[in-house]
Amino acid sequence: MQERSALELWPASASSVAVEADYLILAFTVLTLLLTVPVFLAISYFAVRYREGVDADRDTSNQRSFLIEISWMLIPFLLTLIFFVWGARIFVESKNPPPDAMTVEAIGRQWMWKYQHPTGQSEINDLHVPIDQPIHIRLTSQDVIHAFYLPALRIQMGVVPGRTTDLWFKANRTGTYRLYCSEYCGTDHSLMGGNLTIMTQGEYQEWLTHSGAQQSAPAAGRALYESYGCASCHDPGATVKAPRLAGLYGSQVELEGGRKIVADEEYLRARILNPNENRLAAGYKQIMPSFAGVIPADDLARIVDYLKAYHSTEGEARP
Ligand code: HEC
Ligand SMILES: [Cu+2]
Repeated sequence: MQERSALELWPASASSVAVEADYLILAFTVLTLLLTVPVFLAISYFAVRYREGVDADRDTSNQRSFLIEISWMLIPFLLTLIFFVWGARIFVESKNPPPDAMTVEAIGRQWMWKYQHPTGQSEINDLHVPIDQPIHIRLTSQDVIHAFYLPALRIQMGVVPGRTTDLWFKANRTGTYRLYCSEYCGTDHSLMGGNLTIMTQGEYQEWLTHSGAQQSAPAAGRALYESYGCASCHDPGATVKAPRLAGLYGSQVELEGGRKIVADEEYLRARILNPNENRLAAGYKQIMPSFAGVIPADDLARIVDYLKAYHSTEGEARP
């Protein structure tokens, strides 16, 4: 599905902050080893040297050294303080997007991400951003708690309903990297992710004006179709008895009672928003919920576009 493998121990880094974060972790790991390995060696040595029954000098009465006492406390304290200051600097910086940052609005929902670029274009799951430009992402959730995780940039931020959270980054390497939801949020949590594509300024402008919105439209419609639960009833393999929707658009539909009607755009919209209105597909039960007030207009338009382009190519014949 994706170009790079989903499981990477040390993912590629796409910003200078990511590289610095790696050094911080590496240096801290080395320091921790320097402090703990001698302790463990000493424990092992003393356990053998002073084990029961061995003739050893156990007299500790006047072996006190102020110098040793103070240095074993002070030196590790100062060493770890370096990491506190180093980490705090990265943290504070990560909380303050520069004023010239480009703001992308992001909404998390079970189980998809939706982004809106400052120029109005929006996309779903996959995110495209330009290189060498501070990108400020304002996050919110429409339902439960999610978390937005960009491993290549070493950043992660909680996404909470009823409030906005922020993150920002400045990428310095183009490429395609993974993004994830990293807070368990229900059945399809593991599918809630996409690709982060970092492009040159020129490519990004090109993407905005041409390819972007159109190219990702079917994928976006599909994501919404899954996200609103349509697929769980209408796709092959569903446990519910519901008609296949591939190839529905433009075909003639027989309704309960023998009435025939052509499935045009109007029909699709009406069926999604108000399925109860005397338009039951012949041979089916009324179990489809009404989506009026649930699906906002822009999402509905995308779903309808998706259904219009959804041909029965995969051998999904209409029953
Ligand atoms: C709980 C299961 C369920 C869900 C969820 C569901 N549907 Fe349906 N849908 C049905 C059933 C069953 C029918 C056939 C009975 C009827 O006509 O209401 C149907 C009928 C339809 C029809 C008419 C099909 C025809 O042959 O005339 C359309 C279009 C449709 N659904 C679209 C959608 C879309 C789009 C979504 C998601 C926004 C959705 N449905 C969600 C169960 C579901
Ligand atoms: Cu999530």
